[in-house]
Amino acid sequence: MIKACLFDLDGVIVDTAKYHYIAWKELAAELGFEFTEKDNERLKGVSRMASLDILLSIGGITKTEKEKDLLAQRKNERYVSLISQMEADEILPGAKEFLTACRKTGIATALGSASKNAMIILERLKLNDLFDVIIDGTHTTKAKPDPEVFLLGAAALRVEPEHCVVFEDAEAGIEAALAAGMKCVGIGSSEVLGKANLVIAGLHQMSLEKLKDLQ
Ligand code: B16
Ligand code: MG
Repeated sequence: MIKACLFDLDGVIVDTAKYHYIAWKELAAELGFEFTEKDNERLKGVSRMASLDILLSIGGITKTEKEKDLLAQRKNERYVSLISQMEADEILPGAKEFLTACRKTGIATALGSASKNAMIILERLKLNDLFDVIIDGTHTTKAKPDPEVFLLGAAALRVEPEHCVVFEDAEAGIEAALAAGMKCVGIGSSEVLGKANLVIAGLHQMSLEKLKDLQ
């Protein structure tokens, strides 16, 4: 029996990848190389510092840890200025409706995001109240595909992992959910997310009936 749904943020509830892309692209330009949209795909679900390492490797650039901290800080300041302007119509189709439907039927909800900026986004879009528990990058020590973020969410909800379903758009997130012993719904294409129990294009294609079928 499914008792809880755990949601990734970027790519599931909102599309913030485009803002990460703008900020990373500008940083790469400052460092003297081009960062493409395809490159940005590699950063989805990946933590900030790991993303910077990937970006620097694309540019063939080596930096000290101290320099990397400063670069990540600069990128983040730009990213935060962008997400601070987000509007409610940027909530992905069906997200609010499905979260609301879960809560109406007594299914607990949690956020499980790698982002340290998740609260800024949830507050800006007034989504906080739709989550019983919020676990983000400020609570975790291990990045997806480690299951930590989802196990913390389930523990805070007091629901056993086998009764949880995770909604994820990144392969690392699917692996994290399965490693946690949870069911997983992939948001995106089944070519990339084939390991998930079900793959849909977005939460507008999800329903309580489909949730029951996952048991
Ligand atoms: P921040 P998610 C992830 O969010 C993003 O997909 C990923 O691109 C980003 O690098 C990561 O958060 C860290 O974000 O720099 O804001 O802490 O998909 O786990 O909700
Ligand atoms: Mg994501």
